[in-house]
Amino acid sequence: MADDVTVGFKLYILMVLTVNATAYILLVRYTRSRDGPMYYSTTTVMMTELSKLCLSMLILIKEHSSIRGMIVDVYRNVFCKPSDTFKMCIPSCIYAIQNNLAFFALSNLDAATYQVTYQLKILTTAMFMVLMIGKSISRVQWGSLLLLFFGIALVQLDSANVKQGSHYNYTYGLVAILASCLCSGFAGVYFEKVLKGSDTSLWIRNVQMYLFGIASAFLGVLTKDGANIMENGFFYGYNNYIYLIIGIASIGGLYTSIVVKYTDNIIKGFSTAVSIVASVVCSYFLFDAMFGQYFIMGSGLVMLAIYLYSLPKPAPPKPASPKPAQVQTV
Ligand code: NCC
Repeated sequence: MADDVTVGFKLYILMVLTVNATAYILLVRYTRSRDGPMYYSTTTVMMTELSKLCLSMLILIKEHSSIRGMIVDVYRNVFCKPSDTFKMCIPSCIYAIQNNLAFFALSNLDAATYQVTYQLKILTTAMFMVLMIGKSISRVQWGSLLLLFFGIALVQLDSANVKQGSHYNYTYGLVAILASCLCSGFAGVYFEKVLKGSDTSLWIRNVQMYLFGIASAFLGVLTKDGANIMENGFFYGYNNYIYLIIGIASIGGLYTSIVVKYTDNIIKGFSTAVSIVASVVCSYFLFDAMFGQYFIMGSGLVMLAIYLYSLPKPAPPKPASPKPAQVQTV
């Protein structure tokens, strides 16, 4: 894939990301609140890592036009460069924790509350961009990120039915979301830093990441559900919805990596916000949905945030010029 891509392509991947994430959250919430045998979420996280590894290898086969080409590339850049490969251990472990936390939070909260509070990751991501990449964010831009958070939270509050679903444990759910936001911000920025700091291709980076991802997810399977799995089997409680969750999570993960490659983690936050607003506007025209007052206020805030964030930054203060010599008057 060429490094220069059109604006249309960027919009397309951001749109897919948003639609995909919404479908994912709704499906996880639905399957976690249903009666009947409950699948082990740790196995779903592990199956997703496995599926992303297979998909990345398929993409490498397509890029090299041969299986042999893919094997040589993976051998040279993954197995022959252990220290470089090891860099991906950290984000993959953090993502494994985050992906498990998502199931936990969605078992304790309704989808709308989850989506609204999860927007906090806009702020945690910006914080890690400053701390880890040294990105400079002006006061106005920080203000705009805060507005973006409140704006998109209002939009989602309006477009989702908050009354649906029962709350199992609000406090646990919210603590899990807070931890998720920190994990998402840290791992996203770490991945971006490593990806953009070398010439190693995106798909090799992904293969490195998913190899560790499988290992850390397996650790999660053993520690949390090991005993039950020995009794009931790895795929206990699986049905077509669970396979769909694995498929959607895999596509979401691969698209996330493409978005980070062609834009950055802060733009990802802004763009998902815009496509959420756009999807509500589309549903207004397509399905005769109504715009509530929160939606109107929220999308106004999102637009204002974008405008403020894109304003040119104030020039840094000039170094103080030497004082003119004092004229002695006699
Ligand atoms: O939270 P978020 O993303 O930042 O999580 C990133 C997800 O992408 C996977 N990933 C990341 C980098 C990479 N090279 N490969 C990957 O597979 C990570 O494993 C992690 O799952 C978002 O910005 O809102 C987004 O949210 C997730 C998901 O909705 C939440 O994490 C749920 O808690 C979306 N994932 C899905 O829709 C499946 C993601 O697309 C966008």
